[in-house]
Amino acid sequence: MKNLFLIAVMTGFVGAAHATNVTGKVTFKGAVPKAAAIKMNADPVCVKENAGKTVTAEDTLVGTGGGLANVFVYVKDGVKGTVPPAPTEAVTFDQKGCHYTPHVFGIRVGQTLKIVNSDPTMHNVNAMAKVNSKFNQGMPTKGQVSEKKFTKPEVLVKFKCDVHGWMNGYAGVVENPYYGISDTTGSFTLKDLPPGEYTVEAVHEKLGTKTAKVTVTPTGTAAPVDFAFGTGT
Ligand SMILES: [Cu+2]
Repeated sequence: MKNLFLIAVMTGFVGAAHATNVTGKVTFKGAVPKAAAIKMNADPVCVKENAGKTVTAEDTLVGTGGGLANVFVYVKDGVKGTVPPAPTEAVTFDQKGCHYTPHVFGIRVGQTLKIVNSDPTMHNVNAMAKVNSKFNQGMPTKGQVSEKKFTKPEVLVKFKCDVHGWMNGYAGVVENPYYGISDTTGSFTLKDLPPGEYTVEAVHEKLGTKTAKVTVTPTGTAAPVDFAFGTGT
């Protein structure tokens, strides 16, 4: 048994064990734009849901230390062989407090998108896809659920609510599981990336796209990958 194990190691049969989490940070350089205030007066339900809160636009969310949130980071090129299948679990996209949540998310081609309305008011999800089929799903009642799927990769698909002009969200539809979304510290993780050379793309809804090269060595090491957006880059 011991010899078999050694042969496996030497010939790379345990290669999957050398996959690694690639981490990185997205920062915003330059003067941070002031987030626009959102007035929800048009819908008393939205006003009530957000009572006592200052509601601001989510399009450029910069945390302390300059971390830029809501950047969709994914392996655009370099994936070889078969990848793990799309999860059978759905990705939930909720309409809550008159916001889409999460604001930015990733989903695999063929994975179920579970659209939920948690608000006692009418919303709709207008998916302005360019590669996939567009859809516009009315969600008039609280507790309503609708399921959709995307058939092709597309980064990013924009969603908007035609009732509430401030409501928008974005999906990165991808063919592999190697993606992540930056948090308010700007940090993201691409989990279990196998050895190889890759092009990684970081996409922000407003600030555009940046790319970087990432190498995962055969022993499963990779340097952190960082991206910078903003006027100071
Ligand atoms: Cu709405």
